[in-house]
Amino acid sequence: MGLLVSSQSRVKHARILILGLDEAGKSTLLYKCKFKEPFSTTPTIGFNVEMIHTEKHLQLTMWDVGGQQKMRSLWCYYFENTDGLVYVVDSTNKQKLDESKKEFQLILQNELIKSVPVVLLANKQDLPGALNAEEITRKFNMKKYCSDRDWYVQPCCALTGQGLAEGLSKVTEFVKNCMKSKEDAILFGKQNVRLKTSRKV
Ligand code: G3D
Ligand code: MG
Repeated sequence: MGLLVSSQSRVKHARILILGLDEAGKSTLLYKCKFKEPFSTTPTIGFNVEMIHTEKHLQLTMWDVGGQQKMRSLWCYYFENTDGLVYVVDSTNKQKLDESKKEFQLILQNELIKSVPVVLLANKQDLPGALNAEEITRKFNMKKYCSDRDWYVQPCCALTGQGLAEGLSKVTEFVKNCMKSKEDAILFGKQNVRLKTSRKV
């Protein structure tokens, strides 16, 4: 479980993974979310990581991992303890959409990502020919492949920041739901242990 609570400040920490093919706009949107300024990016070798507070008591640690083909086999090393997946798509690049969908489905099949909520960001909506959120939802077969988890498709433009606040807000909502379920499960487990112990006495 990746959710940590710092005892002094009561701030909860969640680990968010940002994945998607290279050039989808992952690093641009990470820095736009963090600094609110347009940011000039270079291809990500390895990863970028930034902390973002979406609420006073919630800190998201956002991992933006390089999406070049040779990097994709390493994605799975980042899966453990992930509380939320942000998958970024270049909505204009029709040739690469099939490749992106294939990688997305591979991620969802991984046991470590099981039940992890997904926000799919349909990026580059400022460009002509961009598929809209409904088209991306259909193209990525979201209803079928994400039927076991919370999911949402958010159109956005990482350059202007349009749609990013809504995307982050969805991530926050999903992560909080997960935290609640995990806390409830722990509480339920403890109650069960207490019940079993009291029966033995
Ligand atoms: P990546 O981290 O997913 O590999 P980057 O992608 O963030 O490095 O972005 C790749 C290119 O797409 C960059 O252009 C960046 O400016 C551009 N880009 C990212 N988001 C958007 C968007 O919403 N709209 C438009 N029009 N462009 C976007 P360059 O030219 O620097 O390669
Ligand atoms: Mg990058």
